[in-house]
Amino acid sequence: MMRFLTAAVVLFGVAACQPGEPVATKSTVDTDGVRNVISATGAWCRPTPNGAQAGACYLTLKSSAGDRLTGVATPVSTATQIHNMTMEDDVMRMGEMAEGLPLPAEQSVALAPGGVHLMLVGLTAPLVAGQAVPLTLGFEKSPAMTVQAEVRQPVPAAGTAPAAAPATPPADKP
Ligand SMILES: [Cu+2]
Repeated sequence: MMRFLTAAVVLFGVAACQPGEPVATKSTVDTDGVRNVISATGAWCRPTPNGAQAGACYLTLKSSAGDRLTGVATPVSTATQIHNMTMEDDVMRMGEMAEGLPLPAEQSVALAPGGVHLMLVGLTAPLVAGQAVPLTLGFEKSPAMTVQAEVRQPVPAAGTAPAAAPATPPADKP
Protein backbone atom coordinates (compact mmCIF):
# COMPACT_ATOMS: atom_id res chain seq x y z
CA MET A 1 0.00 0.00 0.00
CA MET A 2 2.74 2.42 1.02
CA ARG A 3 4.71 1.58 -2.10
CA PHE A 4 1.69 2.23 -4.30
CA LEU A 5 1.10 5.62 -2.64
CA THR A 6 4.73 6.62 -3.07
CA ALA A 7 4.64 5.72 -6.74
CA ALA A 8 1.47 7.73 -7.22
CA VAL A 9 3.05 10.79 -5.61
CA VAL A 10 6.12 10.52 -7.81
CA LEU A 11 4.01 10.15 -10.94
CA PHE A 12 2.02 13.20 -9.94
CA GLY A 13 5.22 15.18 -9.72
CA VAL A 14 4.38 17.01 -6.51
CA ALA A 15 6.13 17.27 -3.18
CA ALA A 16 5.36 14.38 -0.86
CA CYS A 17 3.11 16.18 1.55
CA GLN A 18 0.17 14.42 3.12
CA PRO A 19 -3.22 16.01 2.36
CA GLY A 20 -4.73 17.66 5.41
CA GLU A 21 -1.51 17.47 7.39
CA PRO A 22 0.10 20.80 8.27
CA VAL A 23 3.43 21.16 6.53
CA ALA A 24 5.99 23.26 8.34
CA THR A 25 8.98 24.83 6.66
CA LYS A 26 11.63 26.50 8.75
CA SER A 27 14.33 29.01 8.03
CA THR A 28 17.00 29.93 10.55
CA VAL A 29 19.33 32.86 10.15
CA ASP A 30 21.61 34.87 12.40
CA THR A 31 21.26 38.58 11.76
CA ASP A 32 23.45 40.88 13.86
CA GLY A 33 23.98 38.06 16.30
CA VAL A 34 20.25 37.46 16.71
CA ARG A 35 18.95 34.04 15.80
CA ASN A 36 15.66 34.19 13.95
CA VAL A 37 13.69 31.04 13.25
CA ILE A 38 10.79 31.48 10.87
CA SER A 39 8.22 28.75 10.52
CA ALA A 40 5.55 28.56 7.85
CA THR A 41 2.80 26.05 8.55
CA GLY A 42 -0.26 24.66 6.80
CA ALA A 43 -0.04 26.58 3.52
CA TRP A 44 -3.07 26.12 1.28
CA CYS A 45 -4.84 27.86 -1.59
CA ARG A 46 -8.52 27.98 -2.43
CA PRO A 47 -9.46 26.33 -5.72
CA THR A 48 -10.60 28.81 -8.38
CA PRO A 49 -13.55 28.28 -10.67
CA ASN A 50 -12.87 28.42 -14.38
CA GLY A 51 -12.04 31.87 -15.60
CA ALA A 52 -11.15 33.39 -12.23
CA GLN A 53 -8.20 35.73 -12.59
CA ALA A 54 -7.16 35.75 -8.95
CA GLY A 55 -6.72 33.20 -6.19
CA ALA A 56 -6.13 33.37 -2.45
CA CYS A 57 -3.63 31.44 -0.34
CA TYR A 58 -3.24 31.13 3.41
CA LEU A 59 -0.71 29.92 5.96
CA THR A 60 0.50 30.53 9.49
CA LEU A 61 3.79 32.31 10.07
CA LYS A 62 5.89 32.68 13.18
CA SER A 63 9.19 34.46 13.68
CA SER A 64 11.18 33.89 16.85
CA ALA A 65 12.96 37.26 16.76
CA GLY A 66 10.38 39.26 14.82
CA ASP A 67 10.37 40.00 11.11
CA ARG A 68 8.07 41.20 8.35
CA LEU A 69 6.57 39.40 5.38
CA THR A 70 7.34 41.73 2.49
CA GLY A 71 6.10 39.77 -0.48
CA VAL A 72 5.46 36.45 -2.14
CA ALA A 73 6.35 35.03 -5.53
CA THR A 74 4.86 32.08 -7.37
CA PRO A 75 5.15 30.68 -10.90
CA VAL A 76 1.36 30.25 -11.17
CA SER A 77 0.46 33.96 -11.38
CA THR A 78 1.90 37.08 -12.98
CA ALA A 79 1.71 39.10 -9.74
CA THR A 80 1.02 38.70 -6.05
CA GLN A 81 -0.10 40.97 -3.23
CA ILE A 82 -0.54 40.73 0.53
CA HIS A 83 -4.18 41.60 1.21
CA ASN A 84 -6.21 42.33 4.28
CA MET A 85 -10.00 42.29 4.69
CA THR A 86 -11.70 44.96 6.76
CA MET A 87 -15.32 45.73 7.51
CA GLU A 88 -16.43 49.26 6.61
CA ASP A 89 -20.10 50.13 7.03
CA ASP A 90 -21.08 46.46 6.78
CA VAL A 91 -19.13 46.10 3.58
CA MET A 92 -16.15 43.77 3.35
CA ARG A 93 -13.23 45.57 1.73
CA MET A 94 -10.00 44.07 0.50
CA GLY A 95 -6.86 46.14 0.40
CA GLU A 96 -3.16 45.68 -0.20
CA MET A 97 -0.85 45.84 2.79
CA ALA A 98 1.75 48.03 1.15
CA GLU A 99 4.05 47.89 4.17
CA GLY A 100 3.90 44.11 4.28
CA LEU A 101 2.75 41.96 7.17
CA PRO A 102 4.45 42.49 10.55
CA LEU A 103 5.49 39.30 12.35
CA PRO A 104 5.91 40.18 16.04
CA ALA A 105 8.44 38.01 17.87
CA GLU A 106 7.13 34.63 19.01
CA GLN A 107 3.59 35.30 17.81
CA SER A 108 1.76 33.01 15.42
CA VAL A 109 0.30 35.12 12.63
CA ALA A 110 -2.47 33.26 10.85
CA LEU A 111 -3.46 34.19 7.33
CA ALA A 112 -6.99 32.87 7.02
CA PRO A 113 -10.25 33.36 5.08
CA GLY A 114 -11.90 36.64 6.08
CA GLY A 115 -8.57 38.21 7.07
CA VAL A 116 -5.06 38.54 5.75
CA HIS A 117 -4.34 36.47 2.66
CA LEU A 118 -1.92 36.14 -0.20
CA MET A 119 -3.57 37.24 -3.43
CA LEU A 120 -2.34 35.63 -6.63
CA VAL A 121 -3.21 38.08 -9.38
CA GLY A 122 -3.27 37.04 -13.02
CA LEU A 123 -3.40 33.27 -12.65
CA THR A 124 -1.78 31.46 -15.55
CA ALA A 125 -4.15 28.51 -14.98
CA PRO A 126 -7.02 27.71 -12.60
CA LEU A 127 -6.05 26.41 -9.16
CA VAL A 128 -7.34 22.85 -9.00
CA ALA A 129 -7.83 20.88 -5.79
CA GLY A 130 -4.98 18.46 -5.24
CA GLN A 131 -2.35 20.64 -6.87
CA ALA A 132 0.67 21.97 -5.01
CA VAL A 133 1.48 25.64 -5.49
CA PRO A 134 5.01 26.82 -4.66
CA LEU A 135 4.99 30.09 -2.70
CA THR A 136 8.30 31.87 -2.19
CA LEU A 137 7.96 34.13 0.83
CA GLY A 138 10.11 37.24 1.09
CA PHE A 139 11.06 38.74 4.46
CA GLU A 140 12.59 41.98 5.65
CA LYS A 141 15.42 40.29 7.56
CA SER A 142 15.37 36.60 6.76
CA PRO A 143 16.20 34.98 3.44
CA ALA A 144 13.31 33.98 1.21
CA MET A 145 11.80 30.57 1.80
CA THR A 146 9.58 28.44 -0.43
CA VAL A 147 6.61 26.46 0.85
CA GLN A 148 4.30 24.13 -1.05
CA ALA A 149 0.68 25.17 -0.65
CA GLU A 150 -1.99 22.54 -1.12
CA VAL A 151 -4.95 23.55 -3.24
CA ARG A 152 -8.07 22.48 -1.36
CA GLN A 153 -11.47 23.58 -0.16
CA PRO A 154 -11.52 25.71 3.04
CA VAL A 155 -12.96 23.00 5.29
CA PRO A 156 -11.61 19.49 4.79
CA ALA A 157 -14.46 17.16 3.87
CA ALA A 158 -15.40 14.43 6.33
CA GLY A 159 -14.02 11.02 5.53
CA THR A 160 -10.80 12.33 4.00
CA ALA A 161 -8.78 12.30 7.22
CA PRO A 162 -5.11 11.36 6.91
CA ALA A 163 -4.25 7.69 7.18
CA ALA A 164 -2.72 8.31 10.61
CA ALA A 165 -6.20 8.20 12.16
CA PRO A 166 -7.72 4.72 11.74
CA ALA A 167 -11.29 4.97 10.47
CA THR A 168 -12.41 1.74 12.11
CA PRO A 169 -11.05 -0.29 15.05
CA PRO A 170 -9.29 -3.55 14.17
CA ALA A 171 -11.78 -6.38 13.77
CA ASP A 172 -9.85 -8.71 16.09
CA LYS A 173 -10.14 -6.36 19.08
CA PRO A 174 -12.33 -7.75 21.90
CU1 LIG B 1 -7.34 39.67 -1.88
